[in-house]
Amino acid sequence: MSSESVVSGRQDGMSHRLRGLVNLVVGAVLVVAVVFALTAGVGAIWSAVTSSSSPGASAAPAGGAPVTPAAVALKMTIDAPPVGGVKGSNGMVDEAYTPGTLTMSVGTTYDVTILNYSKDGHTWTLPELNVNAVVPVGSSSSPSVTHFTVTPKKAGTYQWFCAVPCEKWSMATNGFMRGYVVVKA
Ligand SMILES: [Cu+2]
Repeated sequence: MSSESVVSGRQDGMSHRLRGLVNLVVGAVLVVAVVFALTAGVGAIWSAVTSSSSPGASAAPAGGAPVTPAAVALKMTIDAPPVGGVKGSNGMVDEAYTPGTLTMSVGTTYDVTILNYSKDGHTWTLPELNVNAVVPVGSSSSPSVTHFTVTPKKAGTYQWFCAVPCEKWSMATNGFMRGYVVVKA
């Protein structure tokens, strides 16, 4: 065994120890980095959870997506058979929306359907609730179908009316081509 090989052997030994030390340091740094990344990730998830359950989103159930309440369905007919209208105090069967009065609640969304069995076009117009539904001509065997949604914001009693000239008497009489929406708080 030459002195050279002893020296190189000693150097190898030292570099082995050095490499071991470097590996140890690198390993420790990696462990710290992974732990840091995990806590940062958990922190981000936690902050997302806490921000979504802030007072503004109080309707959200714990751990779930916010639930949008389903719209309440309301239906009106115009001149539905077999009568084809509503008998009025004028002694005639007159053109009419049925029912003539709708009751709603503030903050609730209503999905309103109008079935028109009359041979006339109409509207269901209520400016205070931003509604001007145009109702096409229908027939006694095949009604036209009109949809609108409305979400009342303020309690009160509001007058709706038909803005299309149809029957003069009906247009002037509540419960026929005009009526009310009663919005409860
Ligand atoms: Cu009308």
